[in-house]
Amino acid sequence: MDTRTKADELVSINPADGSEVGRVAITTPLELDAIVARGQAAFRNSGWKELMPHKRAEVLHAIANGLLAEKEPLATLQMRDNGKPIAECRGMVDYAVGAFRYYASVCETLETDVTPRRGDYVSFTVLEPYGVVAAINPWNSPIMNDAAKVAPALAAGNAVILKPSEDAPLLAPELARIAAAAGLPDGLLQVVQGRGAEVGAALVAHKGVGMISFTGGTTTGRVIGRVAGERIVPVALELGGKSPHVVFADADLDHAVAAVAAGIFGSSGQSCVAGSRLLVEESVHDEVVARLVDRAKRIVLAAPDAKGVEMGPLASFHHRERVHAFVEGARAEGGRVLCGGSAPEGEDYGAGAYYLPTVIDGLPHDAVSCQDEAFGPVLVVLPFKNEADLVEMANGTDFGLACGIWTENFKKAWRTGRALEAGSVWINTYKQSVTSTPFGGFKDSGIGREKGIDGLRLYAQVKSMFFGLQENPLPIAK
Ligand code: TXE
Repeated sequence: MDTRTKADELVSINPADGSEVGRVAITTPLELDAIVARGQAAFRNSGWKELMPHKRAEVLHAIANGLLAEKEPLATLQMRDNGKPIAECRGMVDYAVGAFRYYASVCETLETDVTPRRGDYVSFTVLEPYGVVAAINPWNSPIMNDAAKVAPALAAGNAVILKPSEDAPLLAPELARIAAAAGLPDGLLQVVQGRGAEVGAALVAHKGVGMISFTGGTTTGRVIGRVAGERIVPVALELGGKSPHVVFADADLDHAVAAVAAGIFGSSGQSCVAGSRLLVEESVHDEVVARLVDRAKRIVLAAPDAKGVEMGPLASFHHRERVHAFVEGARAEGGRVLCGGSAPEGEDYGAGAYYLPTVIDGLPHDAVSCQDEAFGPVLVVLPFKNEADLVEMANGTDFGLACGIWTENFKKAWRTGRALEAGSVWINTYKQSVTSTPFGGFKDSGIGREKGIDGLRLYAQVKSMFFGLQENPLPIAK
């Protein structure tokens, strides 16, 4: 979706046809203060953090049920808010349901440590919440990213202030409404709305916020990381990527080509883990590229609710301009556009922010367009000679979020998977992102791990406790 900002509200525009979807009021500085204070009061006084974990889990399950009961309207709203195909939007609601259920289970089963004794005491750890967590999300996968932060943060006993992107503001209030109806105590999940540089910046700088969890671009992540460092509050950053998708000559090429196409053209490439660099072994380069270009040209680019749609529009008209500027930059660097490289023509596309699946080759791997994130359906192709050459190129960006490796040789898969600098390695598969497995980046792709059990620990601090067992008073010196 696209939003045009009026004086005090965000207007959500459906990127499939330019129509208005809804409006939300921008949070004022005074309202922000009140929201943080309310979150702090709820954290201290609602009894949530003192609730037995299995009781907190009941509320998280109720939220999951509430989301499931509204799956279709939520998926439709998400589709109109940011233009993703309806099947993907349904999948995102399912993901959100799964995240609340998973963290309900983790919440009630998570164990802490009894640590080895070194004196007359019993020592062990407990986990304490941080207080008010600021959860800041981008526009590409709202309900899914919201659940990925809110569910574990609540499970750990925190209050959450969720800030969706100004470019996709409509789902977060729905989640808060459903959570309240499910019995989450008042003030534990609140939403603020507005532009990042204003409302987002004020939220992370607010002294009532005790932890920051951010997903978005690396540039913004650096800004937030600096503020968190200054404030000495923990920060989790899930940032961008330029993930290499590696195809060795011995791969099952049918599967590999399908996965490379899905990895970059799924979600119109607007995914942090999009496999946006194809690294293909020289001996199969021509065949793989020819098959890929053929597949790209046959992708069903259509309205997000059209029958058989594979790729919808980009999330906003201004994002399409960014993506096109990226492609123009690649052309200027000497890249050959093998397919796509423009908006599609035809009356079906005129009113929407559509962009053609684009494959570019002929660039050196240090070209800007092989280093920077396009966050669109744009794949650059780089041939490699051998494993050493591959590893150097694959690791030769500032990012380190994910990678894919296609080979029938499991030893080669292991070697390469261990050598590549990435938080997630997919071998003979791609873009598997599940709530039960840790997710996060190496290098400039981020700090911290969301999802999995680590995803709950992210929102809790360790407290060490000692119970004295000594029979005599403690001596001054011993
Ligand atoms: O993201 P931002 P944008 C990448 C992608 C994209 C680029 C910019 O390359 O083209 O980032 O997208 C809030 N303090 N990704 O501008 O700026 C903002 O309001 C606090 C990768 O949408 O990172 C929004 O809620 N908050 C990515 C959120 O941060 C601030 C997904 C994300 O905005 C802020 C999306 C500030 N100073 C884009 N400035 C991924 N990793 O999945 C902004 N925000």
